Amino acid sequence: MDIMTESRTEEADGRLARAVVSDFIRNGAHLFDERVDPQAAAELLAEIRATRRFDDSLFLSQAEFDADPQYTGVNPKPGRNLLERFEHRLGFVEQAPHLVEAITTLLGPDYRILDKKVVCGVPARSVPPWLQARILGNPVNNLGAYVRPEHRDVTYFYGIDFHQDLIDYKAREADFLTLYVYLHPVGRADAPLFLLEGSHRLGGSVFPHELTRTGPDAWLYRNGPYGEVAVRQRMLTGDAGFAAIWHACTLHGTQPDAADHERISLRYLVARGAAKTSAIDTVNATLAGPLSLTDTRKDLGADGSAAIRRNTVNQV
Ligand SMILES: O=C(O)CCC(=O)C(=O)O
Repeated sequence: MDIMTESRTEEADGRLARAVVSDFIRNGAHLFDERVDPQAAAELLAEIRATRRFDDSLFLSQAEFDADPQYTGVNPKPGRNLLERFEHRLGFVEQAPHLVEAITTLLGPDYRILDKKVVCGVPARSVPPWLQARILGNPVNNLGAYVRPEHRDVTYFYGIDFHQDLIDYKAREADFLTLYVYLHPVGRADAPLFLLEGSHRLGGSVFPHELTRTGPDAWLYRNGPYGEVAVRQRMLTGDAGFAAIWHACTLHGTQPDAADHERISLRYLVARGAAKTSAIDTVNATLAGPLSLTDTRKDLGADGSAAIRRNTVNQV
């Protein structure tokens, strides 16, 4: 049986729903065997690539940046989000039956999309030397601050250390998940996502995280009084249309893009709607730590610039 037929059968008899819940409980993530339509992914990718050059023309000059550094409000937002232009092209993700079934299982039928955007892993050759020197060793290299305002409709990364997606949601319960879709093949050099499977079990934890490498793909992760857990690192490589979902407390990160071209993906955050209970409660009931945090990070200075220079994912 090929993978696609296998997945459709799983969907039909409820096996997909069961697999998603057990994978979330055990690993804090589910990687789909079935891809979303690779042709539709390629068409969307071509349209995204046609909007700009993903080279050093994305960035402010050093003098322009230093004249008025802005570290906040530099991510896509309503009215400045490239995906708003391509809503008509997103059905291959948003209506993909296996994704809908998995998300409905976890969050209930009235789930809602909290956020969606294009994420770009910027290759080293596109990052100007002054900027490379400035950001070296930072744990979160979201380059939005250095990008020309007209290009801030996409999020650009030059790697980001292991973090939880709860990081952007102070005081919100972990009632949402991340859906991540590759629009082209992603190999080791293309800034693949690294997930720490099972790290969600310690609940919400303040960034940067306490991680000790214990083997080539193994870490010991501690969350203060909530204890520690041995976790396995999983590198998400895949073809165009590869899709994965993970819990808001699952640690993940990327290294700088080592290829000679950018890596372009779609990132959705999807939250529970009014549904009072859904399988995410079953998952959350198994966590040993908090479901929400009043403070999610302690790596930034008052202006939003990096105050800590250390990075764990780059040791991988
Ligand atoms: O795409 C990337 O390089 C990192 C994405 C990520 O981890 C995030 O947006 O939370």
